[in-house]
Amino acid sequence: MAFETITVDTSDDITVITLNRPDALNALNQQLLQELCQALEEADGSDQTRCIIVTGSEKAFAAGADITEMADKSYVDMVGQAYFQAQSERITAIRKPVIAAVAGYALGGGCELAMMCDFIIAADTAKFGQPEINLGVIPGMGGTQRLAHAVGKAKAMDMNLTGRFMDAEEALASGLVSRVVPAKKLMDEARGAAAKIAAKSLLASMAVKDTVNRSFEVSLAEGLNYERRTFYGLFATQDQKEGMAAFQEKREAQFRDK
Ligand code: CO8
Repeated sequence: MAFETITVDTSDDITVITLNRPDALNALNQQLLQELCQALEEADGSDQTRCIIVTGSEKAFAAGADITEMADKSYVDMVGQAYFQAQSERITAIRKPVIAAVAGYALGGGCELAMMCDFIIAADTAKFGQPEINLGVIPGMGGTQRLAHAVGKAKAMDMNLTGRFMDAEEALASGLVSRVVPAKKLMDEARGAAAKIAAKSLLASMAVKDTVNRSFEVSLAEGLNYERRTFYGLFATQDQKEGMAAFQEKREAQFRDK
């Protein structure tokens, strides 16, 4: 299917999905989220893709859910349509690593989408925020939950209650993003990180994603148990044999996802 609100480019083993509604600062409407889910699932199922990057434009990663689309909805509409629920679940069900490369505004649903990715690389122009309070609502896709996990209660409360934006430097210091780079270098940095990930065993990188995400869902004891069992399980793979043999033989490992 031809996409209208995103572009998708796969080269080497990296798929870059670019949000593309420039007139609305990439506001997330139903169509965009449907297309994004479809593109993510296609990349997840593709033999070629080993890492995915989600990005936006220089001005905006995404300025939030589409307010025009939402404004006239009723409670019954929202509940009845389970607004954005299915799409959020589809995005977080992606098994391959997903990097968010964020320049400009990542607000509301845009910030929440970035936080649904596995980690965020930010341009020095990035601005994160949960300004839903200014609209008389609260976040609905993780802005009170994932943000609190990422930056702690004080900053999550501050951002959600005041609606203020956090710049890239503060986002880095707060643990919301893993790296900040000059805006012109954003995609090089994201592709570099994706290439590093793509060179590993996909079985191991999917296991990392699964187990780190599990840490946000369960107690420490359960998480450690889950991690240990996943670790043991990787000893059933050829990639474990190859990785450890390569270390002993002082050569680069050639992983085959087996
Ligand atoms: N929705 C729809 N259109 C938008 C949005 C948006 N979120 N953001 C910007 N636009 C549009 C503007 O209306 C404008 O369109 P037009 O040119 O036709 O008037 C165009 O994009 C450019 O925007 P501005 O002229 O406002 O650009 P500025 O540079 O002056 O300002 C800002 C940029 C600060 C980003 C400003 O556009 C802004 O404040 N945007 C809204 C940010 C916001 O409130 N985001 C939160 C939205 S609510 C949300 O995300 C809830 C998610 C949870 C859903 C979960 C359901 C379960």
